[in-house]
Amino acid sequence: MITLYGTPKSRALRVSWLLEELGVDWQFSFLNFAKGDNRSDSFLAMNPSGKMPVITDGDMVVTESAAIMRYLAERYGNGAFLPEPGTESAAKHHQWVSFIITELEQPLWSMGKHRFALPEEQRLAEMLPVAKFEFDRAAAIAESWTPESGYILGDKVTIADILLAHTLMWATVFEQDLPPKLTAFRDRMQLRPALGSVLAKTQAIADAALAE
Ligand SMILES: N[C@@H](CCC(=O)N[C@@H](CS)C(=O)NCC(=O)O)C(=O)O
Repeated sequence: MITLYGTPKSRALRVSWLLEELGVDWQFSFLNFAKGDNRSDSFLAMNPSGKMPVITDGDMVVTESAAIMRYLAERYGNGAFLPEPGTESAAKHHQWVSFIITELEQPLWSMGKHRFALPEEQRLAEMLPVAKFEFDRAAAIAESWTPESGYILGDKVTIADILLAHTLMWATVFEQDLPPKLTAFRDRMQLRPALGSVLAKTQAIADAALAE
């Protein structure tokens, strides 16, 4: 059985969304950060940074959202969600994944860190316009690569699509303007039934834990 540790709307959502798309058997272990669940000895033994998402699959522990997604697609996708290795499509796919993680997501994370995640004395208000400048620049590049319809690689949805859609949803929560093709892509991806069902499932588990 696969266990995903995280909170419903964090980077764990990329992973839970994929798990739901894959239709595998999995369970959600909600981390209550306010209670220090991510600093417990057992959680730190899985991920010394105390960060989510983390999955366990049997005895195996995997951290880092993009690596987890790739593992799950390789192990349980039966050929779906990833292009054939060694092809031009695979190169393009991996280019997207790297770009999303290192260029598009990082300015959003800078905003998060300097708004609320870092200890107050480490936050710099001056970082916010810099992060916005960097996000807009990365979003313009992503816009130039994004198709008018369908998915990144054509008609086959991949983990890069889920990663991109999740990152764009995050940008929207942070009130960042998106160019038109990225907006339409985000909206198309948000119609996928797996997203609605996984959000309902994980939020119900989180709500029950918080009500205890
Ligand atoms: N590169 C990691 C980043 C993980 C990460 O920063 N997760 C955030 C939540 S979205 C977290 O756990 N933050 C808690 C902390 O920084 O202590 C990944 O993609 O999994």
